[in-house]
Amino acid sequence: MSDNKIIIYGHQASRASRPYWLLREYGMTINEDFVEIDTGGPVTGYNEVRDTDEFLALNPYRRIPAMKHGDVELYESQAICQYIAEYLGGLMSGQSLAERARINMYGLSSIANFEPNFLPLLFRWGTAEELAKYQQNLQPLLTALNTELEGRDYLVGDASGRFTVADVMMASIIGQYGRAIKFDFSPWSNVEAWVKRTTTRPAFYPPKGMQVKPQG
Ligand SMILES: N[C@@H](CCC(=O)N[C@@H](CS)C(=O)NCC(=O)O)C(=O)O
Repeated sequence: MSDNKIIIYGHQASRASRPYWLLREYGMTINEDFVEIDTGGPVTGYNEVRDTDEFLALNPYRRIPAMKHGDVELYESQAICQYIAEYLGGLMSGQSLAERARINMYGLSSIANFEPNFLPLLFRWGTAEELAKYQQNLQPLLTALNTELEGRDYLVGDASGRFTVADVMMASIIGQYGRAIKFDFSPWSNVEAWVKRTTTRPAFYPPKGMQVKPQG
């Protein structure tokens, strides 16, 4: 295995799907250009990989995804996505300090604003009242995002924007989870169009026939 390969710990059915989507957008191929280490378990379970010294040195919090690329070791899915975009460059990365800062802003916003409301809806964590509250919490957030997307195709970039890692990070939560729960985006037409635009990209889904969930 070449030292230059990006190694991602985490399976495709976890939050590791975020960096995997981005790597596919760059045309990178699993095992040839990057490596997936199976950390086991359906969706949130784990196997013995997470108990190894190697993994715990990468992420003492024991969560996936984690990444190793040469001397660079990271955890937190959105930080990994931003590293990959910076490393591979091109138009999916920030072209200026201002763009890089906005990309970082969307990475944080996806985790701070949207994930805490979409994730419990996806896994149906909570009572009917609690689930209704998450739905309610999303209303002003989606209204805000709808405003941000007015006249834009993508989140970052001049004029109508261009597809960047910011879209991958945000759509991995709003789009991926929203689609999984058949969330009705129709009251927010800009968001609805953006979700469709981003999550119908060929790289969004793992290649046909690929085992997405690990065994066991
Ligand atoms: N904010 C972190 C969350 C990481 C996280 O909680 N990952 C889950 C899997 S998607 C995990 O490792 N859960 C504990 C477990 O599976 O034992 C990120 O985005 O990377």
